[in-house]
Amino acid sequence: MRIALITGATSGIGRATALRLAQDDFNLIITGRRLELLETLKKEIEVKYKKDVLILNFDVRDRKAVEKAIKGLPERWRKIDVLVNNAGLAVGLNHIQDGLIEDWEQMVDTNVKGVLYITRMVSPMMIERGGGHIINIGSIAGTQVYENGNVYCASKHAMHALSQAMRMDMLKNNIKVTEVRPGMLETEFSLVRFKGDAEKAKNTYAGLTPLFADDIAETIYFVLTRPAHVCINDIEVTPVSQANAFNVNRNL
Ligand code: NDP
Ligand code: 8X3
Repeated sequence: MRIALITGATSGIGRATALRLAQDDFNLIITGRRLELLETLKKEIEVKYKKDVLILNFDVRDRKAVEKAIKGLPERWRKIDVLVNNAGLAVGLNHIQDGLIEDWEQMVDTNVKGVLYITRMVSPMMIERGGGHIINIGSIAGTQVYENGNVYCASKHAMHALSQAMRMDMLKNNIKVTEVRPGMLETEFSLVRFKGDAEKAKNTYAGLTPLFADDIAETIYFVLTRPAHVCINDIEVTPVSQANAFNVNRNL
């Protein structure tokens, strides 16, 4: 049985991935800030799939909390085979001259620094055991920039750079690094980006069928089940109605 640690497992891609991997040979370490949602997911996995689940309840922006959680892992949970760096968010959608500093800090601290804090703690444990697989959830915003997306796009460009860097730096350590870059995907993402405005969030997907969290969970499962000598480095996934960050076909 392998062990996967998934950050941001309380909703969206992280939650769907935990459920998908639990159907296979994985025990799971699930993390996030909303403890009650982690507890609900743990129960669901234990009852439906009979897999072991460990909850780590922390904010990825809090370096000391990240270090404490990973250092404090019970011995049997230290053998992490897979790390899914998924926790992340967009907050606000403004021209840069109108941007809110606190939104920028939240995005950079979560999407960039949070990924670094976790990876810095988990990757040496993988190296010590002779290998592992890191899956970074990037975005089409990691290779393209759209108006008003400035800091979110910058944070996902950082994820794109870090994914390539991780692959080079740990090349000799048998660590696979995969960057998964989704396009439009309906989760809590837009609700968070629009700070709770459900109508604006819904309108993001008006006139098209977006991706759903299960689509990316299935992609992650595919990436994880390739033979030992194969690494899928990069994978970009959009709905059929979306060619890139700019061209979207809506039936309105
Ligand atoms: P959701 O909002 O549904 O999920 C985001 C997850 O991240 C939640 O579990 C949330 O948990 C966690 N999270 C956010 N901030 C923190 C934090 N400071 N500390 C710990 N956990 C945190 O969105 P998605 O599932 O869509 O997003 C997952 C990833 O996918 C993100 O990195 C996002 O950028 C990326 N992505 C999303 C796309 C989309 O259109 N939906 C497209 C491309 C990429 P909690 O609030 O409980 O802490
Ligand atoms: C989320 C996709 O297009 O809103 O990363 O940036 S997009």
